[in-house]
Amino acid sequence: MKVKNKIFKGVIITICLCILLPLHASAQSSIQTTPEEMQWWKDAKFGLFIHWGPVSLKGTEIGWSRGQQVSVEEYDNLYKQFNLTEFNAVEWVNVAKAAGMKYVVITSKHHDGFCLWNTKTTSYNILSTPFKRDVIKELSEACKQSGITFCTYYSILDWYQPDYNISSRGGPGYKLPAGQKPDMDRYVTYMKTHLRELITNYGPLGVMWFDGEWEEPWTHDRGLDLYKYIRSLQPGIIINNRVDKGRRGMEGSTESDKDYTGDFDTPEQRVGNYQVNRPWETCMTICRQWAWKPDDTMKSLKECINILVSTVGGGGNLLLNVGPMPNGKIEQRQVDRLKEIGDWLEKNGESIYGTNGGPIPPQSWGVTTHKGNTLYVHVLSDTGSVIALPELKSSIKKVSLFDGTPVVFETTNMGTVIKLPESNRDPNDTVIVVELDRMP
Ligand code: H79
Repeated sequence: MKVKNKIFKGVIITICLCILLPLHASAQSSIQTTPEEMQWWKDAKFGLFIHWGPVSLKGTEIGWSRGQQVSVEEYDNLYKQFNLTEFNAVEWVNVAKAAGMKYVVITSKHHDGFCLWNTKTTSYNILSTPFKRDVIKELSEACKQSGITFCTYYSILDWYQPDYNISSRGGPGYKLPAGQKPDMDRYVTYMKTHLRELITNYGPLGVMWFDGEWEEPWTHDRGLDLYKYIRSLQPGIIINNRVDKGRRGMEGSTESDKDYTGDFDTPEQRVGNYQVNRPWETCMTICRQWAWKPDDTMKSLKECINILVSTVGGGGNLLLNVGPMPNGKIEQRQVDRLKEIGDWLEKNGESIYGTNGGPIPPQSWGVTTHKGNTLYVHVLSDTGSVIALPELKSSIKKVSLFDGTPVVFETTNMGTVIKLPESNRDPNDTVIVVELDRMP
């Protein structure tokens, strides 16, 4: 009788496990972003990153000048003079549009803790400045009207909130106000209120772009919990890998030793490695600093196009950053540079938007992208008269430039040699269109 009882119990437990385990697994996976949800972002390729806050009054870096070049006392009072008299959200969105960008990501809150929106949680926000207008609201509305997808950057680490327990918040020697003890759970509640405000008051958002995940109080479990929280507030929202702890430094890819969450990798200030099986996005500054710096060194048009095309050819997106000035304007020379990129995309966008990176990995002469049966060969180097493509599984029907000019080529059993046109070369990127008999 006892033995029978044991067997019976065992069977019951097994049945329960068989029912519950798959349920548990599907609850996890149903929250994960699907390829369909990622598609708009993968097709978009190019977005505008905006780093902005009271620190622009000093012209120092938003990410690491508090308690360094600018004393904590001075830094935390800059907002009282932050008066963006020339700010016009529609103008910013038009700059992004003219550049051929499809989405905008703005620093709703950077490491310094200042909130660019009307939050109920702290008076350290845009409504307490002389400007007294909600930047996030105006920008989100301007984006929606223009068909640009509005997204927000949010720093998990926060130097301003005593509840976030880090040593670096106010530079060397910084001490918490007397009687205050950090409390990470309380800080997470504060953060979740922010994120709910951002999503419900200004959403739906395209991407929630986290940063500042590297300090010790942030853990893998907290990352997973936050990912699920955001996705429950807005199903379909895309979240970068910095929500969790798996990012490999500035290279930005995701470690595989744990079940790290996040929908795309985030190389910073560099073009990511060739990776076509997992989404990624390079974030890079148009000048050197993230926040505005007077007379900062700006990248040339050739550099910008090279970065964009190399990124897309490697399978990634590009999030190119501007830091607007304290009066609310984006520097004219940056606006002009962005327009030049947009003019280039106007002609060559077919080889960028909606494509996939590769299938030929980056070569000494440039990169490739493809869409349907078409392979786009991007010749980035402006020297040399021929290039060699490795052997393709599909055969070539036609090779030409966008304007229809035929391009001479020869296929051998080693691959295909393409003779580059002598005139019609684009020193920034000569795009050669290769029509194939099937998908490359
Ligand atoms: O918002 C911009 C910068 O202000 C911000 N990220 C971009 C998108 C940024 N904050 N700090 N940093 C960049 C540099 C931080 C580098 C390090 Fe680390 C943090 C070095 C060690 C800890 C990141 C995490 C790289 C290695 C681990």
